[in-house]
Amino acid sequence: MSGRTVVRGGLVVTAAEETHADVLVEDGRIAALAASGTAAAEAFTAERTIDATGRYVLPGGVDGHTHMEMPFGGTRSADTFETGTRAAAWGGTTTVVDFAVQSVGRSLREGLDAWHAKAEGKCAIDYGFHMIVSDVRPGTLREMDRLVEEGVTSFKQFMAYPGVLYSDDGQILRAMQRAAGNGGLIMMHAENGIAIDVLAEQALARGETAPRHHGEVRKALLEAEATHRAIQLARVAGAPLYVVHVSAREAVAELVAARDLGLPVFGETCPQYLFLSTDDLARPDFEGAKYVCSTPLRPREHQAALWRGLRTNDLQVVSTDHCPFCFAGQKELGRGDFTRIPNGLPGVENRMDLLHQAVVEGHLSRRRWIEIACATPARMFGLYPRKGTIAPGSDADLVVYDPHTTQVLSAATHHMDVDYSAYEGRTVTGQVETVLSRGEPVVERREYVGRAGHGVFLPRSTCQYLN
Ligand code: DUC
Ligand code: ZN
Ligand code: ZN
Repeated sequence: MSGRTVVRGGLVVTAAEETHADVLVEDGRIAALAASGTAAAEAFTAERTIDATGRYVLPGGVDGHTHMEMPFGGTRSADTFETGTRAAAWGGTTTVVDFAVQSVGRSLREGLDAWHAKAEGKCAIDYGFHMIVSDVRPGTLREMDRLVEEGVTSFKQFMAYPGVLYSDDGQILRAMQRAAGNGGLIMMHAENGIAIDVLAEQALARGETAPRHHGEVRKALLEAEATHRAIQLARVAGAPLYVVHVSAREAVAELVAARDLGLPVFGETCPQYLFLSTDDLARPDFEGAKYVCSTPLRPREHQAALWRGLRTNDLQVVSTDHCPFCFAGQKELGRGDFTRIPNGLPGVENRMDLLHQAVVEGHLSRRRWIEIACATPARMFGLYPRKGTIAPGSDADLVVYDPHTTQVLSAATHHMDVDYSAYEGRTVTGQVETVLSRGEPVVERREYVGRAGHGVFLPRSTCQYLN
């Protein structure tokens, strides 16, 4: 496990700076950096040398929003922790934070234990857990304190999915008050699910059953309304708030207004909202089902507000909401009734590449790419500076990235355990070449050399973004 590796000659890109530097790795951590070609760099000695000339050397990606083996709509997401974390590594992500689920009537502990059992010994890369709180009772609130102490420091609540994962405003307020006291971060799925269910029932009664109607009933205004309400509840509770998978420009406007007031309100978006649209949801022959997720894809015009929010720091993080369901046998459950299509898209393998493509196309700077994909999610979820940067003492989670190679995204070549790619046929510039997790090679010159069980559970500290 020990041993030294030196990564020579690459452009080291962090959220803070870009420097041509050699990186010395020892015992799984970054031991030192020195400008390439200097005597200090030449003095680095190691058993293994990785030549990164002409490449970027990046901190491993931190994907703060995945759903491996998640039960949903009578089925479960297709990637296991083994296949999903392997695919993440192929795509340059070395940490995932997945969502453990509290079932209604059960304790948080039971949900968390179940997720530990799914992940332990299976992961190729390190992982943490958020806790989905779907049944707020007095005992639940006390359990939140204990989870924070154990390093599960963030809690997702749903204003959508009545009868399943939904919390009402009183339950949300109570959980927020608790989080304000114990340092936890409330992550909100902000859509008015009560109103959406009325519109869905009315659509089905009119015979509107196709996948595109999923997007039409989950209106942008109902995302914005819930975002506004969540912000006001967090304000009343005196708690910070992190809004997940923001897709509507009207919701971005609510975040901008809150942040202009100086409130500790943060927003995440996902590649699917930046690169895909209702045009995909409207694909014929039920193919639109591949693009059913919640919040839904929006008309293309919304994308400009998301890119702008990422540039102005009104949105801080890009995660994937990776929640893959195969088209055959899973998405097909909703033929003839869009409400039965399992919600979710695959993407854990594609995030770093798609965001690099955004750099190529001029939407983001290189450093901002690393900030929104590595450093800020690590800070937001209490993992920094162990994860998310390249600095002495940090875990040696490193990606050697070739910024010039082009690749075509496809289900034929991806490693996610799902039978389609949401980005089938799309050409992007840039590709992961080599990945280290705590100094151990996981991908080496585009060959998988990792192993299930290398990845360990990461107890996290509380949100560091305000520090
Ligand atoms: N949205 C999805 O698309 N899938 C899983 C859960 C969620 O909120
Ligand atoms: Zn959600
Ligand atoms: Zn999600």
